Amino acid sequence: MSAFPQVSRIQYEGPQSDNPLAFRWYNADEVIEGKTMRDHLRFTVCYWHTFRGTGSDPFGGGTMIRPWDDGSDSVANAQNRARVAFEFFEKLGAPYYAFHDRDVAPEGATLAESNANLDAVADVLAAEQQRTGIKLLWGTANMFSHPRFLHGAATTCNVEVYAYAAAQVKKALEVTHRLGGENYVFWGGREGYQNLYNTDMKRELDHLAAFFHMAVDYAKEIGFKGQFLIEPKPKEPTKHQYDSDAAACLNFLRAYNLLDHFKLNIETNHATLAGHTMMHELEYAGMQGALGSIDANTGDLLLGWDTDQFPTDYYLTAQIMLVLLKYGVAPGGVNFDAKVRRESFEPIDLFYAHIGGMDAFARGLKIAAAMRADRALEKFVEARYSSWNGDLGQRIEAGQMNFHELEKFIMAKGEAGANTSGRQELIENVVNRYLDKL
Ligand code: XLS
Ligand code: NI
Ligand code: NI
Repeated sequence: MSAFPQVSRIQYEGPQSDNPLAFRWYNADEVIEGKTMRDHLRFTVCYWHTFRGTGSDPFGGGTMIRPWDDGSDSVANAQNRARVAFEFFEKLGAPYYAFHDRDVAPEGATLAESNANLDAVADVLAAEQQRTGIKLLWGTANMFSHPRFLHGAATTCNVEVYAYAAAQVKKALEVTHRLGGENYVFWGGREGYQNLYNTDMKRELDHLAAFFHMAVDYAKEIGFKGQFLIEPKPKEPTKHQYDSDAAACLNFLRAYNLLDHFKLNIETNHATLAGHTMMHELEYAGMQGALGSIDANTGDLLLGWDTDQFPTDYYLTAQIMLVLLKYGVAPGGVNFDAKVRRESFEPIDLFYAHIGGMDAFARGLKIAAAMRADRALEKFVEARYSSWNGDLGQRIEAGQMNFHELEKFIMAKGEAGANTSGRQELIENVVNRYLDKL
């Protein structure tokens, strides 16, 4: 029985279409810079918001109407939900999905029971992947919802909770591996602190690093070749998350000798909570070879928390795609870690939300590719740094200069050469021109 009988496979109809159940920009087979849109974007539906989101908030309970879900914690309900999820992925034309262990299968009374539940649902996921060709972008373990993790998981003060977390990740890695997951994500759910008075930060970070090393070792042991990813976020649920932004993550990875094994999964709303633009976080990770994947969503200018809205802003998606085209994103992808609003409680809203997000990214891709074809930004950047191309700049960049020689150089001249304009306003107008063009 179909869960979405009123929806057939979403088709590309082009920018003139006013069919709300069609793509206007996402044309999966269209080739851009030598690759199809499908392969550039690697769209991923997240299981947690889309199939487990209830619409509850701190002020009220769930609002979502999900006729296929009997509301129970049974394995049969979870298996049925998994089949519905694949009907959704298929009709949308999303090539990937992503999950937490506890989104797809219910937690049992013991870890052994939880593991058995997960295996039973993984059987259905494996069969549905086989049937549809839809793949797993990444798996992860939910180590933040259950009360046992109230002090954190890999940074908890309770050593037995740490052991529990290790066993849970071990299992999540096995299941991700079994399902051919291309990545494995660590988002530091409650890995942070509420108060420094009761926190031994050094000890917690040492424990976190040891945990990651054990994960790397276990992946090797079972032959899991997927990319490990850390997902930065500055706060929420804790007041300070250790993985607070790309720079903090990379410093941690470098300090603990983990840089070879991890890249970053950058999320728009987390970037903005950290006081950065998404483009900044992507560029910072990308320039260090650590851009792994993205969680595509957006926050709200007027709300200071992780609202996880669907991205619809072409400026945002064009900026993101400029960086993704520069560094590449595979084996990562564009994962819609986004939820429909509490007021958008009907199943059809899930389609509208994803279609809008996919179209916004497809258009962002086209805008970014057009700018790259003309080297629209590169020309300005090159001109701006051209003073470095002379003998002086080349010798500094080659590490052949010291303070004595630089002092001698500038003393002889008396004053530095004239500056040139940064042309910010002109460049912003140029960017607008590319948004107009398409
Ligand atoms: C929460 C995170 C979470 C991760 C996966 O803010 O975005 O959803 O993506 O654990
Ligand atoms: Ni996320
Ligand atoms: Ni988030």
